[in-house]
Amino acid sequence: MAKLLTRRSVLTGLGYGAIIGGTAGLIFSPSFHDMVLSTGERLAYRSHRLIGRDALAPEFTEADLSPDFRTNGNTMPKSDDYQRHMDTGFADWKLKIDGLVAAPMEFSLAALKAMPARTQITRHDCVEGWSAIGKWTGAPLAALLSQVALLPSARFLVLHCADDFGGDAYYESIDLVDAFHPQTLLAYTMNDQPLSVGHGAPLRLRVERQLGYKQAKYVMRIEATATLAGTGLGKGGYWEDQIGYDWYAGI
Ligand SMILES: Nc1nc2c(c(=O)[nH]1)N[C@H]1C(S)=C(S)[C@@H](COP(=O)(O)O)O[C@H]1N2
Ligand SMILES: [Mo]
Repeated sequence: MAKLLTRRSVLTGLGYGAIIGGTAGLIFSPSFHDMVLSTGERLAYRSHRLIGRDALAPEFTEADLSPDFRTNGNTMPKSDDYQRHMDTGFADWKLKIDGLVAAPMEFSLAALKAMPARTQITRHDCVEGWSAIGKWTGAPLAALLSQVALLPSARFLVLHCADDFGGDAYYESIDLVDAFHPQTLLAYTMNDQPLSVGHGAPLRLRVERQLGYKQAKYVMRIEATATLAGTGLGKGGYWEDQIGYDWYAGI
């Protein structure tokens, strides 16, 4: 955590310089990000965006893979619907993409696996203070978005998950810069094995420039929205709403 904060303050420093350079206003519309992000979070967000919309998170080699990549948060969704999918090997499971799209679609696991895939070895950093390096293969989210055709009013993607902590189902959200980032995947394998239930079967998000809680597991539905106000308590994610974690969890 201390390390992350230090890194973040370095980035924040960079952000200041670059903002004075004057490009920030072109990249961000003031409304959402100024209203909802805290000052430090906003600067981290801007720094990342200024470093490059497509700047890549570090990638590692097979030799770097963590021998033990622990699970965290929910490790087994309790709903009857999920249990049934688990029992049938997710054979008739489908990912739904809807909301502000021209062509709402459903994707079976087979359809996702038939799309061009990307594999990456990256480090997962949990805000609780542990990290692990894992290998992920999945469909780049950008490819799915080009099929459903986002409407011009779409600005966020909300990921709705199958699990809950006794209340609302887990949810997370990202903006369109992260949605179209080349390392943003809907992953169905981890370390060359089908994604386990503990790690989010059948499909989880990898959004590699952000912390662990953004890496939504058990993704069932992706909803394109114009705002985050209508989701949960309005902060864009389960932990953001419950305990005030930053919506933009840049690392
Ligand atoms: N649906 C869902 N996604 C989730 C969580 C969760 O509880 N439910 N926990 C988050 C947190 S805090 C972390 S660190 C990672 C853990 O992923 P892992 O279990 O594969 O290690 O998933 C994230 N995504
Ligand atoms: Mo986490």
